Amino acid sequence: MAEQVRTFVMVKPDGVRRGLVGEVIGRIEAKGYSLAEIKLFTIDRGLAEEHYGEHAEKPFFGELVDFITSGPVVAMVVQGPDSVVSMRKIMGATNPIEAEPGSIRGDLATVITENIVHGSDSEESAAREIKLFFG
Ligand code: 3AN
Repeated sequence: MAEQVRTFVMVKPDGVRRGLVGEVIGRIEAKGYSLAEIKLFTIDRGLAEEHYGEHAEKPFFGELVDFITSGPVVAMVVQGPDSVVSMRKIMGATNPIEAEPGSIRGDLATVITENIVHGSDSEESAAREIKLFFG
């Protein structure tokens, strides 16, 4: 069996508000990945600041933290072969205008500040984020 790689995926508050949780999970499962963990909860500011630590100096950091704490998210651990790289493709480019049609952001989002999903960008980030969200 191919190596089972774990990645961290989150439906952000805009995706939950718009009722897209099922749509996002459906695409992940249709691809052939499985969910190892899942929970719906509202992120507090401390966790948000730690999760987005790499963006602390960016001008949009305050807005990013306000947004990600603005309502419940669905946090998940997704597992399967090459799931880190593959989930980035399923999500599409960070800016929905550049995201290919067929991807989650390409099909369902219009602006970078509300791009529906987050997915780890490397296996190192995945390990860090899984620990942060699931201990
Ligand atoms: P990704 O979520 O694709 O890994 P990151 O980690 O570069 O993208 O950015 C984290 C989040 O920060 C993005 N999902 C987006 O919501 C927000 N973001 C990134 N760049 C900008 C920007 N130039 N202006 C506003 N928000 C941004």
